[in-house]
Amino acid sequence: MIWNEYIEAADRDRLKRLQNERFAEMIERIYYKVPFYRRKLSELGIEPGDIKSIDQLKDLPFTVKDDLRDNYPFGMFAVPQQQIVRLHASSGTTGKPTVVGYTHDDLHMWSEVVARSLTMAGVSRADSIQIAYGYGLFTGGLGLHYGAEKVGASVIPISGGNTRKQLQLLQDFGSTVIACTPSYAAHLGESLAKEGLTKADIKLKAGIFGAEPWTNEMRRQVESLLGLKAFDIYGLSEIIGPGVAMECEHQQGMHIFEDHFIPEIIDPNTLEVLPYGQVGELVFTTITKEAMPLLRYRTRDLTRLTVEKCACGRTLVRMDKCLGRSDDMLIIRGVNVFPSQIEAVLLEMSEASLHYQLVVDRENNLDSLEIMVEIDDQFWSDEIRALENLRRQIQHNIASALGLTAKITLVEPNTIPRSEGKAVRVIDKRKLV
Ligand code: DLL
Repeated sequence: MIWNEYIEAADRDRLKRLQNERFAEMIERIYYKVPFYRRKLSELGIEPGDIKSIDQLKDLPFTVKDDLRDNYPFGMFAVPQQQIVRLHASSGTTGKPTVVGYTHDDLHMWSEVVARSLTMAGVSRADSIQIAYGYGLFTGGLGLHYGAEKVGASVIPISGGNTRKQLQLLQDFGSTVIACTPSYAAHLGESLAKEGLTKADIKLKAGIFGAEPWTNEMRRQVESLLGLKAFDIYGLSEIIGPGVAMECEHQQGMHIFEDHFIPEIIDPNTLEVLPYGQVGELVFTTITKEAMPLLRYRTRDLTRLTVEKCACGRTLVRMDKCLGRSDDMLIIRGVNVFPSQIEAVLLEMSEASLHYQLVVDRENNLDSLEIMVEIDDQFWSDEIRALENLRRQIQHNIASALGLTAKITLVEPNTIPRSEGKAVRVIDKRKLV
């Protein structure tokens, strides 16, 4: 089923005409309403009437997270406070949070894109959806909430954490869909087994997992633990929250809702736009958002786009699963490594549990990488030789996949802290000094 066939399966020329119209209006709004953009556009000698097509995007300035911080809290808003009906914020790792505001129409649009996303995963009014993303300033909980209500599913707003209760409601309410981070889904799956339950005791059929990078290896394991089909949902608070892009049943990338968000892929060093198919940094321009429109916002997420029509009938551009964020990329003795590449190697091995952590440090001016691998209950052994063999095997697999020698430390089951939201996969001690 397609929620909004007119848009999602639109003829691309028609879609482009709509985008051009909306984009021209958006430029006019930010020029007159947001001093930051007026200044940036004036510097380039651009006036609203000059912009008629999204083909002109490549000549326009970028927006970065620091611009939002510099204009903290409301300096990027394009409407007076009276029109703001919701605020969210993302905490990030350093400094002030990034604040985002929504008008009534923004919230309406957000529910629409989340409703489209849920429909892609086969969610309908016949379903009960347990929303285990955090409610609050984080956009995950409330974002999924209103989209699910729009679809007409029965919403269970349990929020994040409280694993026992999650398992209880999965059984008692017979939830058919769960929405949470993939790392928390892994934790739920393991906890289910610990309680002596199996997937036959619950009724889940679909998982709406996002807010952090995860691999297809993780997908397979979570699917088998929870007995569901796992779907990838992508979004970021600056652009709207969850529902910027979503996987359909064919799972060949996530469809981007281009009638609201225009994607580009750039080379993060030269800032040049890259053609479809090439990996680079994802950049978004919001063309309908009222409260906080953003021009060419640099997400730092690395992926690639494809425009081929999907077997589901949707014509919307698709983005690949995120490889990671450019600021999560570890450069270890000259080798570029993403945590997701390490995850893929580890989860190929049945001995590794779904939990791992990377510790990066600097010794004698050389970067060092330690991979803490939590061993699955079944494989944990008191025999030193067995563990040593396993340790060597992991080291070998990492070295042959990534060309990198890492220190491997095996840790006992249940020792790596579990997260209820986004997992902390990397501890970079180089930043702590
Ligand atoms: O994480 C919004 C969200 C909530 C998306 C629930 C999906 C589900 P932020 O906290 O602003 O917003 O974080 C945005 O999270 O730039 C990516 O780096 C990462 N991210 C989000 N979804 C995915 C995904 C929410 N599916 C940042 N795969 C983004 C990989 C993701 N990374």
